[in-house]
Amino acid sequence: MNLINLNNKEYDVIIVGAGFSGLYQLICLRDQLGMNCLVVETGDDVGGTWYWNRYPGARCDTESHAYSYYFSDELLKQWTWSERYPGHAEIRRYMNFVAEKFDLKKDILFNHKVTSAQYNEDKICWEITTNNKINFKSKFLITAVGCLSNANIPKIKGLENFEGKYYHTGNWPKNGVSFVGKKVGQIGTGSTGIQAVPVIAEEAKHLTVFQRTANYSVPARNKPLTENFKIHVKDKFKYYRELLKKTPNGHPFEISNRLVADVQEQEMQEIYEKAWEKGGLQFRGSFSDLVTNVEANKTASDFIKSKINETVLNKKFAAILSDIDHPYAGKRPPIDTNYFETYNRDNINLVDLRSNPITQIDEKGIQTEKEHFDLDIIVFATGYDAMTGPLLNMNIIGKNNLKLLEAWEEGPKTFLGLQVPGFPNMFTITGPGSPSVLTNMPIAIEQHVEWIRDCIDFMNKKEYSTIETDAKSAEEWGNEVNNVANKTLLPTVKHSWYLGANIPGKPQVFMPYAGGLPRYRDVCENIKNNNYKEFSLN
Ligand code: NA7
Repeated sequence: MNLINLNNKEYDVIIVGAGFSGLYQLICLRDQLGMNCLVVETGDDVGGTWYWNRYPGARCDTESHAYSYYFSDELLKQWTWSERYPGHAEIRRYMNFVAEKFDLKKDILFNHKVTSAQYNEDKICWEITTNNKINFKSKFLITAVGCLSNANIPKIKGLENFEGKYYHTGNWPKNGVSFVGKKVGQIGTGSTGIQAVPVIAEEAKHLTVFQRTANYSVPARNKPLTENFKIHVKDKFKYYRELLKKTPNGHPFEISNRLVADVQEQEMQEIYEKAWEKGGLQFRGSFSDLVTNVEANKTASDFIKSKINETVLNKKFAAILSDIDHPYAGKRPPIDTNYFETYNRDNINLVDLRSNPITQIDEKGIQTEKEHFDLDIIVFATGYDAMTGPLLNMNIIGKNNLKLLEAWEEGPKTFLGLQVPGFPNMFTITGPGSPSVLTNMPIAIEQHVEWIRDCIDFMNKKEYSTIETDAKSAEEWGNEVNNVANKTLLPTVKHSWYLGANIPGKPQVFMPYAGGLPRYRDVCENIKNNNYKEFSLN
């Protein structure tokens, strides 16, 4: 139920989205700066990405004690996670706990999607319209829409004729989907698909996985947290807060200083074995040069490929799964629970789309070049129009009627991933050009939200009405984003959503900032300490 008075049309700040970013931005601006704020949210509850991602096996790949807000000591002491990696339902419970604790829902307008936002230069305000034709005005517009919230269902001929049901993992029905007795087809083997396969296979009569690009995965080794560990993280939250600020990706583990070349073959194998047994994203922290040096990377890639071949007993499946064409961690590296083991079940099939592509979907299922697959349900684990999609979808129009779609025709242009030239008083939390998806998101979010709070506080105190970046700053920042990315192997992976390459026609620009959170934080802090001189303030 909405508690918002829809007759009150003017706000200091409108925040779009009630996920991790939107909730904390509301706390900062409403409770710390005393501003009049409204959050507009499409869903009927808080959660953001996790409101929509309810697919089987949906679980965060950051360890729970790090996938938390760190701004409040009290909150850190009050909340207790139950498992090593938080599942989607528990994350929604956490976000509801936060919303309750800070009394946030009274300022969130649920079930309203922002369909346009236009800057009015004369009145110095943003004019915002929702799908329910409600209009609002605000001095500041802050997008808290997430990086992976624009679900991508590929255009496959004939989908509309399919007589069964189909779902995208990022838009999963609230009441779940029963696979009992069903023949299921799943397209996509990214982080999401790899989580979903074992859970669907366990319930369904039969599962066919359609794989376009083979993928690495390392065991997550998820487990219930021990009482000792729960006490430990509460006792040591100050240590973890510092650690999360210090590590390049905002994760609670350090990247080793050693190079692959520093150790002998046997020691290297032992290091990988140990990391494999420990499980999780820290596998990529085994050596410092895994994401920068092709030769070093090959040792990790080969290790994982050999694990796949050891685990998967069906030799045909093992060959398809281990035929991986990119360096490990060049794409977002998945972690899993029994993914490769699931291919040893007798109710699963694997189709290699590179040698046998989908030609169409018909009434009864999926037709490939060589075969037809009868299906009752199709699961699209096919990813997102990442980073720019959620922003471009909002019809944002800046000064001189400049549409964001036009401004970003050749790819996103931002200063720090926080502001876009031509769009005054608009801030984009975890926008393209910021560390965002290369990090543990809540840590990147807190840094952005606090920077925006401090910037607005500065403007209020100095009585500035507008803040805006310019094309030169955006160009220079774009060069910096490219330069740091080019020192890694990430831009070499041609099919990556980091580059926008998963969406046909999308300009291919490396979008996240790969220079690490500490370095990025320093850049932002220097600008703040320099009274935001890099921006135009009026
Ligand atoms: P991803 O990582 O973008 O994975 C999408 C998967 O879907 C991937 O295997 C794609 O193959 C596949 N895909 C996409 N389009 C098609 C078509 N048209 N045909 C066949 N297969 C296709 O999305 P996820 O949801 O798994 O993960 C997104 C992030 O969420 C993840 O990184 C975490 O940060 C959380 P491709 O590799 O493009 O050949």
